[in-house]
Amino acid sequence: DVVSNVKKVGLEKYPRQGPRNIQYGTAGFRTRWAEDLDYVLYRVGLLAVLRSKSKGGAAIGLMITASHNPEPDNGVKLIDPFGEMLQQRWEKFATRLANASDTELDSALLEIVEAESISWETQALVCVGQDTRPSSPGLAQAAVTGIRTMGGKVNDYGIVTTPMLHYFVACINNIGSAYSEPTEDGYFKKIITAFKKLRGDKPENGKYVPSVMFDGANGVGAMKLEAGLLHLHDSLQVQLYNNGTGQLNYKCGADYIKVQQCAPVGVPQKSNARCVSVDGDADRIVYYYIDTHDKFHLLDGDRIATLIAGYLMELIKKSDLGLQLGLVQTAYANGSSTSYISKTLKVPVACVPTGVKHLHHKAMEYDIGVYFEANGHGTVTFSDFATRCICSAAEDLSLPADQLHATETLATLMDVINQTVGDAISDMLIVETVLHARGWSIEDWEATYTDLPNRQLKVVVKDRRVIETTDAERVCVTPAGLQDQINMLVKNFPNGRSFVRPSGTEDIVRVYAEADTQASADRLALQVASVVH
Ligand code: NG1
Ligand code: ZN
Repeated sequence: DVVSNVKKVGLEKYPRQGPRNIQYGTAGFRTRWAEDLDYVLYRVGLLAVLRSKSKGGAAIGLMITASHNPEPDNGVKLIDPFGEMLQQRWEKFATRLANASDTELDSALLEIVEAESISWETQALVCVGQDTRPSSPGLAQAAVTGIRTMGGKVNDYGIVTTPMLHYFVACINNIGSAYSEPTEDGYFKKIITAFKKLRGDKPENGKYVPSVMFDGANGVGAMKLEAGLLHLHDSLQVQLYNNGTGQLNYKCGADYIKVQQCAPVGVPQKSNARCVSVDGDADRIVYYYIDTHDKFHLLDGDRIATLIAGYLMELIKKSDLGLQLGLVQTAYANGSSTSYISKTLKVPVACVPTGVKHLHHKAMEYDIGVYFEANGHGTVTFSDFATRCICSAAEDLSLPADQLHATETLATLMDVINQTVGDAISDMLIVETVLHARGWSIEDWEATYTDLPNRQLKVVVKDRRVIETTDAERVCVTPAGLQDQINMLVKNFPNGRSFVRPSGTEDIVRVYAEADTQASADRLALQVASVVH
């Protein structure tokens, strides 16, 4: 039967390696040097089949990537039927299955089948995607073997961006906002047709210039965007750099720029030119420019969120549909962005723990939710209610012209957005749309508020799990006394704020600090790091 076959193939082809314990975390399973991941992928393939069966045969996604991490690393995560992250209860199953010994494999599977009352007869479909890492094809093979051994059907998409795979899964499952063909061409046609409609036949406007320089992190982003450019024509000129010839994420890409606060290598320096940088699997995006004095300026996820939220707020008011807008951030959001959102934009803002699933979940509580991590991962969600309101009002020709125009703009904007997850390509088109509508240069956008200088550090500790936090990770509860020490240090710095938390993706503790000057932020970060040891 299926279960003993699973065990036989597993033992022969993908035996469990070593005694290591691996954890399904915020980024799924992820390891340095893609070490011994084959058996994990085989088992994730098995689990994906069970997940699909438990959802009545709905398509499930399986994405092989280590995102912004170095090229030799790799990982995998599962995508649920609506195109969202795997449900939390199943993260535990994933961890249990990955760590079962070879002899326990069949009983671990049966435990899940029983716990979730899964029927074996249900068909299963798993959509597999991979990033551009050298280790990805072998890992995909292991996953596919797992899926097929369990009798599941495979849709192999080969190399895709992470958000494209999320979108395809939602398309196959007929989720409202994802209605095109579940193909790359379908995806580009949908978002770019809407983008061009918003722009009309006038790509220039005021100080807005329809041209960007694009740092692809030598990953999948630039490679895919190349196909998208065929649809963009003259509506937006995109010059591609770091498009795959160099090393993935090495001194380039959104994470490098955000953390190092400097420009990437491989992109020519052009004063005040609007530059975009995405990460290795193209689900994160940040903007930057270098001014005429060679100074680097970063416009991160907080900036993107405030830009989009400000514009949406205006459209919502003009459309007069009474929809409620909310913005979701994490503790890493710059303090200035938070005050700008609540005091100037007057948009309600919520703070949740790190990890897209938390942000996404919270955003869905609003009619329209904007969420972004400071590192550039985010999107906009529309509730079913908001979608219905907007779509029916957009066809109501009896509305006053202004109101109708705002409503139509909202409806078209929804088509540019990949609502399933943060998507660098879609996010870029949204930012470009807002800048175009406002007639803004990148400096105009930056002038909306001034970031507080900040610093992020990594601290290596024996066991990072001794640090436990509360209040959306802004306060440490253990080890006892640590929070008091942090409070004492913060008190000495004007506009000081600092917090520490164990990383969910690396074996380190992260320290964040902000203060009135860069020197103070750096000093505060170092002092807090020293009490974490
Ligand atoms: P960890 O390693 O838990 O801090 C990092 C990012 C998250 C998220 C995940 C998944 C920071 C500070 N943390 O998580 O925002 O993107 O990776 O990729 O940027
Ligand atoms: Zn990523």
